Amino acid sequence: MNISHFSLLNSHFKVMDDIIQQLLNSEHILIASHIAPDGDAVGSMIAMSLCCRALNKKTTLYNESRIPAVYRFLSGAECIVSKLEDSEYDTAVILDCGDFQRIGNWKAERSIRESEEKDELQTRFATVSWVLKHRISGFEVRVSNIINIDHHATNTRFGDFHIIDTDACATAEIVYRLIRRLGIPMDKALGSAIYTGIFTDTGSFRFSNTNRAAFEICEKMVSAGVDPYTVAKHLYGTYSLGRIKLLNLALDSIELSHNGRLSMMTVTSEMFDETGTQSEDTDGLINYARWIKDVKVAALIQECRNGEPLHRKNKNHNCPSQFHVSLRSDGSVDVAAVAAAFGGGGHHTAAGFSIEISLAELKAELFNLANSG
Ligand SMILES: [Mn+2]
Repeated sequence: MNISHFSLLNSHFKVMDDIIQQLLNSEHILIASHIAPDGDAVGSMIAMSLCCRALNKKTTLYNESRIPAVYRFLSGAECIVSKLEDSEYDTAVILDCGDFQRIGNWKAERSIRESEEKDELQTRFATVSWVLKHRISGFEVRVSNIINIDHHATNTRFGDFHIIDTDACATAEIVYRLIRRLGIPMDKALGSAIYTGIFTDTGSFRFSNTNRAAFEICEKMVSAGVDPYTVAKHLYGTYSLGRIKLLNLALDSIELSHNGRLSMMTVTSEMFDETGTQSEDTDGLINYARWIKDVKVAALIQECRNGEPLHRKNKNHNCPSQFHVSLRSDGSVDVAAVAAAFGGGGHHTAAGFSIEISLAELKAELFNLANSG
């Protein structure tokens, strides 16, 4: 190990120890992750809450979206709430979110509060904290500190403490390191949450982010009692008939750009209606578009409104609607940069953005990009 590696490692541990100190100093901890949560979001949240509970902390788990059915086997998933009323926390741990907006309809503001008491110089103590305001319900959540733990390259470094490790295969990998540094014993519940985060974010150890740590950590989780078959069965073997029918419609929607480098899959609100599915059922669909030979980038266009299918009266595809676009690349194209150009973000090989536009225009823009680059 050379000096620069050593100092990098040292600063990593310093940040981790600062975060540990912050957690230890807190009584009530809010744990949140992004809307339309994936296995890493849910797994990291649950692992983090079990970690905080092992430290005798009170935790509140929040996700604005419904937790997809496939993740509800994780013990602790039932504790995740989708509404927060006026409340106060010492710390908020935000997991797997490249920017603050990913947690949903919240806006964060700095607030300065003066204490009632004065010191010897007759000045009041001022404490700086965060006020998180929900744009729709108007509820206000006060948080003294925000801890931002993530592995997205586009992370905006919001909050007071950050561990942004783009080499981590999943946010669950970073949460695992935190738990190990705290010396908290691993058990089946904690292990299942971490295993699920790593297993799903690496596409079952197939994606380019699959690293040594993925196998090392998952081996430890299996030793702690996690049964890989049980986890896989829950994640991939409990699909509804509607989901399989949606897969059929989505496969049928695939279009290729002229040069064959971009494949595009579209899921409209009519398809959700027809199959009785919702946005969580599109999870993993994009891989089919990416697995086509010679395709460099795959795009999944999904019509939505607040993470739920939109019931659009006007079925005309020239009429603007709200879409979420997921992008996956084979590594030769930086899709995080593409997504950023549309106001989104993500990783080099997996990114996304939301946009209000007509479906016809959106497709034309994406095809233009593919045929020009
Ligand atoms: Mn992740």
